[in-house]
Amino acid sequence: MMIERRTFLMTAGAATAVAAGLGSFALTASATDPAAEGPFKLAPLPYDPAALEPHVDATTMGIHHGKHHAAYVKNLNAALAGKAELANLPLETLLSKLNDVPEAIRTTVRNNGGGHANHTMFWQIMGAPGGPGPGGDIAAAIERDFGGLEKLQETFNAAGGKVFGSGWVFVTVDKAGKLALEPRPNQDTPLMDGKRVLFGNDVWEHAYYLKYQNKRADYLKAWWNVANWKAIADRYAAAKAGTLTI
Ligand code: MN3
Repeated sequence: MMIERRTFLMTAGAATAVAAGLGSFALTASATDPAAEGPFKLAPLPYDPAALEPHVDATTMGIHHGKHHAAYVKNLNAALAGKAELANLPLETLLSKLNDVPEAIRTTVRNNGGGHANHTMFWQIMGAPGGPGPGGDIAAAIERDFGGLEKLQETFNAAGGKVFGSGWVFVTVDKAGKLALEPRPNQDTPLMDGKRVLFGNDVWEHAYYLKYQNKRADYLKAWWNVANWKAIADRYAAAKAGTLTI
């Protein structure tokens, strides 16, 4: 701490000396907790936790993002501490190379890296109810690959209902823009197979239990009200351009 403080004070002007004290203190605090300083970060929710009401309640959103997602990020960083060659990989690359991850941390990286990727996608593709439905290219792809939005919702919800225990339902997209329904258990993701996720829904009980209790089917049905079709259309365009990551 003293070395950091001295170094900082030598390079900082007198006006920032007070801030330097705070800065070195914060540095020291995070240095004792590698998980807190990355490399992976929890981004803020892109909207208020109450924005998805009444379909997804604010308490669930607050706990889901601030506790569950935060824990995945923290555990992922902790597992990768001192392993720069893995920690510096883009998350989607890390997840596509789980076989190269040392066995001692492989399951931890799979669960928590998958959890980080899945939730990062999840917050993006939701938004306040009442937004526009699918249009343009994405609407055409849904028509072609699922027979329309209603059919997609029907098969997606059925797949979500069949996930035993915890998991996700995803729609993947390839570079040609073709869509496919791909459920996964736990925090697995199609990224682990080198695929790209267009959108997905979290069917872990923590995603819905406070409001829906055991009625997962009701949650799956209501969830479509908060699907952000603008964000999904942007992801679709990025997938076809080869720039979609997580
Ligand atoms: Mn979750």
